[in-house]
Amino acid sequence: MQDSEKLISDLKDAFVNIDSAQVNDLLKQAIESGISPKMIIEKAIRQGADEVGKKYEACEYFLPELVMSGEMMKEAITFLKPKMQAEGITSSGKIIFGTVKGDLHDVGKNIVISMLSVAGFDVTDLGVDVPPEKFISEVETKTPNILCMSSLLTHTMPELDNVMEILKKEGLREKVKVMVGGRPVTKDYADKIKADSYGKDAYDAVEEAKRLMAVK
Ligand code: B12
Repeated sequence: MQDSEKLISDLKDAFVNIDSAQVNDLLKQAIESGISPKMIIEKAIRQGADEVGKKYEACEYFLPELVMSGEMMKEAITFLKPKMQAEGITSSGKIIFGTVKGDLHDVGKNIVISMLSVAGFDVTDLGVDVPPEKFISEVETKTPNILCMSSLLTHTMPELDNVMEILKKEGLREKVKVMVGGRPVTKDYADKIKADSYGKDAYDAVEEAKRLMAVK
């Protein structure tokens, strides 16, 4: 196995084993050896989170492990954030971003926000458990170009649709582009609720946001 592949694989295992000292050590080594934050996020953090999720489903891990893995991922993102290179900034726009009502997951949202920010977007983070009325009032008063919503739970996904319906009812739907994402969210679901865009990860989100800004 190549050195960098081994480092990434060890880092993923350290996440899965909830070994935060090992995670910190390997994160530093990975950056020093030139592995990109993108690779670290997708191959170690996201895949590590998937394995933690599987262990939780299999009752090998319980809520404390989920909480600890969430905290470790947040710390890793804080460390990686300044290392994400600003891309050639050609597009910018105003974005309002939040995790939908009933949902407390924010690691993925925070990664997407970091990437959008380094790509030149002006992002307002509404946090987690955001009630639909809050999304609506922010669209009304801040007039963002794009509204981004995240959902990590199957049972909070209908909140995405709920916000779309209220936007329509309030006559705001034509005034803002809507992008949705999160682990259970699919392109099919985004199409079904008539969102303008879906992103599977942070890099997709940046590409999609640029595309939406180009659409009149
Ligand atoms: C850490 C974690 C937690 C932590 C969250 C901490 C935090 N601050 O976020 C805590 C402990 C709070 C938690 C709680 C719960 N969790 Co949880 N959790 C996870 C876990 C292990 C990791 C999530 C994560 O951070 N992933 C890493 C990030 C990088 O990935 P991501 O979130 O998918 O984000 C990426 C993309 O989806 C995308 N993206 C995300 N949002 C958006 C938005 C837009 C607009 C775009 C374009 C893209 C995009 O880009 C991101 C970056 O690449 C997942 C398992 C998993 N594989 O996801 C379970 C999981 C999501 N949780 C689950 C469950 C069941 C729960 C609880 C109900 C458990 C309980 N019994 O209480 C509670 C619910 C609490 C609530 N009301 O929200 C289930 C959900 C099952 C389902 N389909 O509904 C999962 C899948 C675990 C499992 N396999 O069972 N959890």
